Amino acid sequence: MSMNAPGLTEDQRNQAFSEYVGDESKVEPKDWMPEAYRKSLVRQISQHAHSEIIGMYPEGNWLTRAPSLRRKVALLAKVQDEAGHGMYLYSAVETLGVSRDDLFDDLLSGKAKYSSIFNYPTLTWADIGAVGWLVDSAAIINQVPLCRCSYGPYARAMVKICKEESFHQRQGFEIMNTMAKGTDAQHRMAQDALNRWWWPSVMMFGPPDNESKHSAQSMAWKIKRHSNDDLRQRYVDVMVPQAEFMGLTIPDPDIKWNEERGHYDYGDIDWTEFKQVMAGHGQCNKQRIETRQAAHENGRWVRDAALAYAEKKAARKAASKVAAE
Ligand code: FAQ
Repeated sequence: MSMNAPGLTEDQRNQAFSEYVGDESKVEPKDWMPEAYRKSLVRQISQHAHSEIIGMYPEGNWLTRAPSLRRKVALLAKVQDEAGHGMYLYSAVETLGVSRDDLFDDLLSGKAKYSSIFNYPTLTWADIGAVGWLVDSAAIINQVPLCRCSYGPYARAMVKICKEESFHQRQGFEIMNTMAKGTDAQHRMAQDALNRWWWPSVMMFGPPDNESKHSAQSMAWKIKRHSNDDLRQRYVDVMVPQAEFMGLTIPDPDIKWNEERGHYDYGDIDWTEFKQVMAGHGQCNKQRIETRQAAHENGRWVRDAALAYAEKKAARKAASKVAAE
């Protein structure tokens, strides 16, 4: 029984939908879907899109101050990629019947959420290494499973995004590794950046499982594949040996390999800080939104010019069609 078949009751459609996603089939924009499924996708994908857009600012801060042409070129490419990710993701949300203008309004008014991590400042060049290494690694671990999301347009966007995130992670790792193995001063900068970015990166995976209000339903619908804590543990397990390889110390005295669990144990997370940042009281929340608002305003003439050109072109085409008839 297909959820799209005519004449079904709401319960039958819901049942058919659960079986359909249970079979690993992809839901496409024109398929019937529960309203709560559509809303949850709009919520998650739009927050993800906003994160990619706001995520350009911490790194954009260092574009004019990159220490070499090679570093500048790589960083420019990375920041540009993030803009592209935002665009693919806004397109994916549009397939769920929400307009891009409405999404922009929500971001610009401060109503929409975006990832907590981008409300921290990038104080030194080593922070660019830390963002690429720590934040993109977290993004990859969180997002590779999203390539198997039950909603087709999101899953397909994630395939391309994850490929690009892998390049981002490598450029971050390379900066960190170079600095960690450089002069004493460079090593200290790398360690200081790790000290400041570690805990916010661990928090990126979201609240602990017992406080995650969406996880259970999202996993049942195969939007999410793993819980927040499972992904966080995977992250710690991957990152600790990389830090050791670079000769850096994770700023958590409780990090210890647990033979029985086959995982690293780690210390308590300061969830008060996470809640504060989510509530808009992080170090850069205000600055990020104001920068976005200014960018939107400064780009108004470009949007107006593009629209005027498109309208003129359409009018010319219509006129020549009439003339030909
Ligand atoms: N920050 O019930 P859950 C990147 C919210 S992109 C802010 O556990 P869920 C690329 C959550 O939305 C990084 N808010 O929610 C890049 C919900 O609020 P709501 C973004 C957070 O959806 C790299 C509430 O808390 N990645 O890094 C955060 O099941 C470098 C309850 O939470 C994605 O968006 C947070 N960290 O799980 C760019 C990936 N965590 O909606 C530039 C896709 C939770 O009820 C440079 N998203 N919240 O008002 C996901 O995987 C999920 O949505 C989670 C949250 C895991 C983020």
